Amino acid sequence: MVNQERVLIVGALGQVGRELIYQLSNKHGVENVIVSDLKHSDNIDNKQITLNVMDYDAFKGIVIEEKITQVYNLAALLSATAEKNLELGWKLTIDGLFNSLNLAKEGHIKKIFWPSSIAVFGPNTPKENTPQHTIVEPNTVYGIGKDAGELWCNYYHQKYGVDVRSIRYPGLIGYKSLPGGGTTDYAVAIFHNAIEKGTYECFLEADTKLPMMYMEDAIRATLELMEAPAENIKVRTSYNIAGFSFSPAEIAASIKKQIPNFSITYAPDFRQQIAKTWPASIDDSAAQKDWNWKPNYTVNDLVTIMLTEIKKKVKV
Ligand code: AKB
Repeated sequence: MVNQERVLIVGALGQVGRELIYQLSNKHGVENVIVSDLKHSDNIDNKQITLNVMDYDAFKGIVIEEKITQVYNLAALLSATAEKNLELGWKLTIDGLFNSLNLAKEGHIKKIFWPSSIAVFGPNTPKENTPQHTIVEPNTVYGIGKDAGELWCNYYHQKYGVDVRSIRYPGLIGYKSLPGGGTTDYAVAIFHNAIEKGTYECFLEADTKLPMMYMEDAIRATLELMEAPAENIKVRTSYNIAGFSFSPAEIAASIKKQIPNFSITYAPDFRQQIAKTWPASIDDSAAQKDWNWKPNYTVNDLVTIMLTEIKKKVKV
């Protein structure tokens, strides 16, 4: 009999989780993908369980009861929110990760996915084509947590053979779900505002270029990394992956080509201070070499898809 994977997605009702529920259910069957979060969603067919990832006993209970083999631990406060709630931002990232790692160390689960972020980089990191191995020194709560978490992933892999895999997500842009509390959130909001209001006030400066990716590529990267043979995974901190990069002014100009009356204004806030410490573009050659990573979508594809799909939703 083929070994049936049983997947638990923790923090499943966020921007990435909602897309993963769908893709992982297609792959393993709805009955083998358990959704956990602090909230509940009415439009999901999977079994849902309320879980605070920081509660080890509850987490372990679910893993054993549901015979879980893989955990996707997505629970986190994103960069902007974590700046306003330092302690929770840190605890959620680190306690949640430790609980996942310890469940694997004790032999309860076989594999973990834990997302990192371009937020691990900081003001001293080379900005263009940021290498896989470089100066990190993040200066945000979120970035410090992700940096420390990456090192713990590597430690548990080296010392205890834990199969934990990770990607440094850039800003993720999709039309199916909204991000919540990140610095790159503007790149989703701009499309909704362009269609619904014809105008957008951006909280970053016009020329702040950041690495971004269409959601489908990010989800495919996640699944491909998780499926790659363990011996191919040479980076056990977290992999750089790249899609494309743009600034608010550049993406606004692309939107304007399809919505000529669209206008953008700028009112930078504290998120600008975060964004300016992050890379402008990413070198993902390690991911390309180790597990054949390659993005499918260009920025032009992104603009067309986002405008088409959001228009269908709001029926303008
Ligand atoms: C954020 O902006 O906080 C996230 C991220 C880049 O990890 N989207």
